[in-house]
Amino acid sequence: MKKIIYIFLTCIILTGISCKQEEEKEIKQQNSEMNITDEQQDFLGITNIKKLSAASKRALEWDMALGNEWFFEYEVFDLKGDLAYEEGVVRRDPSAMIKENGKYYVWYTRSTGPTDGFAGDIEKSKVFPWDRCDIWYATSEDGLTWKEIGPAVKRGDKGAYDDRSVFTVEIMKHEDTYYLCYQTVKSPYTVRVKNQIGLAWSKSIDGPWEKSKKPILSPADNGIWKGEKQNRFAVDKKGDFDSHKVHDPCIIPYNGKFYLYYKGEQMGEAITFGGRQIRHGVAIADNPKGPYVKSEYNPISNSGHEICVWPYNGGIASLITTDGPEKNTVQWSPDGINFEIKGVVKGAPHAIGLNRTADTEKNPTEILRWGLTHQYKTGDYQYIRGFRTWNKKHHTAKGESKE
Ligand code: AAL
Repeated sequence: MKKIIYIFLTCIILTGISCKQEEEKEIKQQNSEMNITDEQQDFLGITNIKKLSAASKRALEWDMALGNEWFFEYEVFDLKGDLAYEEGVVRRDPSAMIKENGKYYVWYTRSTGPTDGFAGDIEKSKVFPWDRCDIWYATSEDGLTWKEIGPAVKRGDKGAYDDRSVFTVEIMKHEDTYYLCYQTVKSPYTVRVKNQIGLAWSKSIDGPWEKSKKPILSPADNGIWKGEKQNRFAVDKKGDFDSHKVHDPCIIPYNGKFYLYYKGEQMGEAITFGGRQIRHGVAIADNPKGPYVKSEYNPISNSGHEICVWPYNGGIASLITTDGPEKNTVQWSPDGINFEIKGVVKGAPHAIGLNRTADTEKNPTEILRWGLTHQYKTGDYQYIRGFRTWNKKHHTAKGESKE
């Protein structure tokens, strides 16, 4: 009997030893696959490279050459003139600024009056601050004091795809033509209404603008609503990331083509560990007027909200804000499609109108040094403000030397 117990215990001990050896072998294998250098271990302050926590494993995947040039802090400030806050008027979602005739130009969403929401008669009410809007524009000599010029693109006639609202506009100048791309909604503005993207063009910055006869981009049509009730969360199938709405369009000429970046909203939108399920996509065309073909790699982000993209170092950079696990990150892709995180910020201005006159190559975030943003005064009224950012180089105590 004693002998049997002895054999049994020996087996357990031997199995334990071989398990431990296996485990150590596996750790060594993992570490050599990760190729951890002494420098990496020192920079990341890892106690024991044979005992890597999940966090240390993630840190080891970071690019060690990464500096602070993608990291910034920011502040917002009031504008003067016609873009200063005005009671009863909504001005929001500014486009990028371009400079012509010695002046900055900006286009934006404009409406008047309070928001009623969806509870009443939607044929009469204003369901969102961006409902019943037209696209207006303003100019400024210094980017601070603005003069509102008037409407650039108005809602379409009854029955047109843009008869309810035109909003959230971006500007692109290519060769001798200006292009405005923007969101469109056709009446009635129900919670399940699909949002599309329209385009208008003009040889003159002051218009008149000619509108595309049809939207240039529409939501994916592979989602299925559940039941007839106006409930955007009830679905039999959610469909692609952009099955409900295509939003926040911005066209960038890139690699001889036109990259239309946009935000997708999905039917049956859920709240996940990063917040709302909002992701970005891209559609590519040979000509500014399209046809725009959605990339098969969509979605190209797993987070974000308003599109804020700019060319940098042969690729495209993107500021991701508001929603998703990667919100408040600055990302860059070498090909306009495959984005990696380059900087993580504490927060950033929303709905940015970039300064397209900036020297984008001077610094990865040079284009963010100053620009336009919008802010909620109340749920009913938003206004356009300025922002500025700076790279942060040191974290020092009062009186502490930076050297
Ligand atoms: C913004 C944008 C789009 C939405 C609404 C107005 O932040 O994402 O423009 O439709 O909110």
